[in-house]
Amino acid sequence: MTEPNRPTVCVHGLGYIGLPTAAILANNGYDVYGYDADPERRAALAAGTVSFDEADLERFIGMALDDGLEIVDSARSADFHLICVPTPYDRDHDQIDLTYVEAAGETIATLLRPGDTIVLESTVPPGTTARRLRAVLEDSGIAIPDAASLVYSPETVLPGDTLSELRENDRLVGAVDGDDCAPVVALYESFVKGEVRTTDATTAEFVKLIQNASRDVNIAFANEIAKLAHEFDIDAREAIAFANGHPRVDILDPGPGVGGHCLPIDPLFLSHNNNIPMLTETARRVNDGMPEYVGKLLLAALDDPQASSVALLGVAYKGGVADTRQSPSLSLSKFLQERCVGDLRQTDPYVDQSEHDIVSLRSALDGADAAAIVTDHPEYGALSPDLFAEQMRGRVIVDARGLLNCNRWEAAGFDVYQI
Ligand code: SAJ
Repeated sequence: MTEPNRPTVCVHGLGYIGLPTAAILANNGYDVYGYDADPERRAALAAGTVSFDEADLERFIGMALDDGLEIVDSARSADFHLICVPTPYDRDHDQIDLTYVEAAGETIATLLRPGDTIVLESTVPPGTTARRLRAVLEDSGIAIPDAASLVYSPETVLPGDTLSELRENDRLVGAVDGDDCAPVVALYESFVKGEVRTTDATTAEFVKLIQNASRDVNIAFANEIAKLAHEFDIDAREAIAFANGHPRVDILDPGPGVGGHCLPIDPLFLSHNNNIPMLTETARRVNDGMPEYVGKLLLAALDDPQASSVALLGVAYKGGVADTRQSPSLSLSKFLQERCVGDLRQTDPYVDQSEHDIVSLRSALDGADAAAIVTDHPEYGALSPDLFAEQMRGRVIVDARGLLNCNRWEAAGFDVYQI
């Protein structure tokens, strides 16, 4: 339901970022047209149903649908066009697929009125906004920046906490050709409590990538420490805690690898099409190798892997969420299947039971020879050895998240291997 004089926004792509952004804008004085290419998603959203799990999102969408958010069957003219479409990466061919961004640009070119603004939010290789998207618009006769403003602004939200991070985090707005991006700054300032800073579009694209690459590299260092500590037979996490007592050292947590839709992919956007030797590429290899490292630790602890039952605790890529995209747990499961582990069961209190053949914790442990904690779900920190001793046949525990008190579990008769 549009109201006269409220500025309008058309959001292209109603996924993990576009949908909450559309809802926040609708709740902050904008009339928002939400468009997604998937008709099923549009129908579900128009009925208030969200297909992914995100804190408080469904209730918030319901409020937005009552006040300013309209799910539309085709994109509409608006003062602002926000592009929040996927940019998939094909690992096998080292190709970044920008066709969704280009398609959105072509659609927007048919709708633009003088003075409208286009904001790209999707994660892209540096130069995409100023060169590729600009070319799409200019090929359609839209002169940038004279006829329309073109801006890049990355989201930095943590999946699972999207709504609060959209509001609380700082925001970077990058213009093309020194354009005045004041209207876009005002758009974000309508809901962002952090600082909204401005730069050029390519710097903004680069910043998004180096933020995620920085985290990936730092996690890889923690994983390398875990492997080294294992060689020296010392506790990696204790060593890291001592090291972090130094005022300028802040090492992250080792684990079974890095999942999600950002850290495993974004660093590759940096190294794409250049020959600079990249620390980030090494970090990717280290983190991608962790599920296999955990798998080998587990196999070495079993007398006869092919006759063994193994329970994997956690399928989500990180604790407290239902998201299984690029999850290290799925890679570990694939590795163990390839090694013909007799019977593999997966459990996860967050992930839908119909996905990935998930069973209850008790069923997963029933008669198992070994159990591996792969996801740092908060519930797993409170696990007690009693249930495991009661249900399991064997006594092997691999704790890839460092959640268990080893002394307690060893006292209960378990062999604990911790990362
Ligand atoms: N992980 C570790 N050790 C750690 C921290 C994380 O192994 O010390 C693992 C997690 O278990 C998970 C993976 O890394 O498998 C990634 O989790 P995460 O919480 O670090 O990040 P994401 O992918 O959920 O979200 C990241 C965030 N980026 C940064 O923190 C720099 C988020 O702010 C971004 O908005 C998001 O990527 C994105 O959309 O790009």
